[in-house]
Amino acid sequence: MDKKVIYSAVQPSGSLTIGNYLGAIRNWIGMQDEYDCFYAIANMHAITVKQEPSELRRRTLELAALYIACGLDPEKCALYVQSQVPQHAELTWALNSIAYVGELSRMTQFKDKSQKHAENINMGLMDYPVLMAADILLYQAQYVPVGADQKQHVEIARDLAIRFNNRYGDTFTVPEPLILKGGAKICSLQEPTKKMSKSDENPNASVFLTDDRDTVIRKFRRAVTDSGNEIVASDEKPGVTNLLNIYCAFRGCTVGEAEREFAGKGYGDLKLAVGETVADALSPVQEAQKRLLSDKKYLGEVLQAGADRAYRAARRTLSKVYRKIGFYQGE
Ligand code: ATP
Ligand code: LTN
Repeated sequence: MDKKVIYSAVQPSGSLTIGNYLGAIRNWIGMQDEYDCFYAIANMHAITVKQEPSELRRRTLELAALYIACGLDPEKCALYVQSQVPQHAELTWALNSIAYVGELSRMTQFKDKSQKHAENINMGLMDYPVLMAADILLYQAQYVPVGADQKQHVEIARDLAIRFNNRYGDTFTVPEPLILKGGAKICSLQEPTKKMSKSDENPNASVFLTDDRDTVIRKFRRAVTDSGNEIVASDEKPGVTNLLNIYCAFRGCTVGEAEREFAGKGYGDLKLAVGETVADALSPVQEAQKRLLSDKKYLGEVLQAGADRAYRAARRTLSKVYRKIGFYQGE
């Protein structure tokens, strides 16, 4: 029997944070053997907010190197750049005609980003979830491993799949979000009730995968904590809870175990331990990424092979979609 399909992507819109790593990429690694995996670099999503072209190009390659450095194996999964597979744009157009303006304008991310980029509320920003649905549905993906903030978008993809199937007959697999506990919502070190984001203006709010050891330790030392001095996870202590979550996600322990480890210790001890744990975990990834970036030819080959594989799968679905819609495809 064919393996089930996994699809996910990250935008090359900035340096990746430990939130992107724990909420998304890290969870992709364990799925490579059991599933047919497609992992994209979502550069078409990235341009919905302003990007400097030369930086976008550079970050695209950096992200490809990072995928491999984190443990994704290009022999096992298709690693590719979204804009190199034209069917993403084509399916988006077809899905646009069954997507309602009302449902898209209610998306949390659209509202947040419209507020943040009030001078640039473009159609792409609103259409973002339809492009994301096209990504997922093109490959007939069953599961979509993402952080908690993307759940709403995967739900739109489900709704569009069901709507299309009802209108035109069975065409798409209806996907499900896969949100693993632990790293699903890593919060800002400066405002621990907000999610850590790669585009936060405050550089101390996010820990980037490219931060060196001293920077990582310094950012955790400056992390906002809560009143009191007990190290326990609770709603009243979002700062401490976030630090414990990060510690556990990297250590592979439970929050209870970490609370016992830090019983009787102070916030300073916790911050130093988290900082050292994260720095230790990042250093081999950084070295591997640097090595990969020094061989652009290899990266280019990996991305071309990934795009070829994605293209073949995407073409199959798109041709079926065009047939169902009634688009002329020649005699
Ligand atoms: P931006 O700030 O540019 O909108 P982002 O940091 O939210 O970007 P994305 O490219 O939108 O990053 O997300 C990539 C993946 O990382 C998604 O699966 C998303 O759910 C996950 N992710 C992003 N931020 C976090 C976080 N703080 N905690 C856990 N997962 C996260
Ligand atoms: N919008 C996603 C990135 C993304 C994605 C996808 C995730 C683009 N296409 C398809 C899962 C499936 C984000 O994380 N911001």
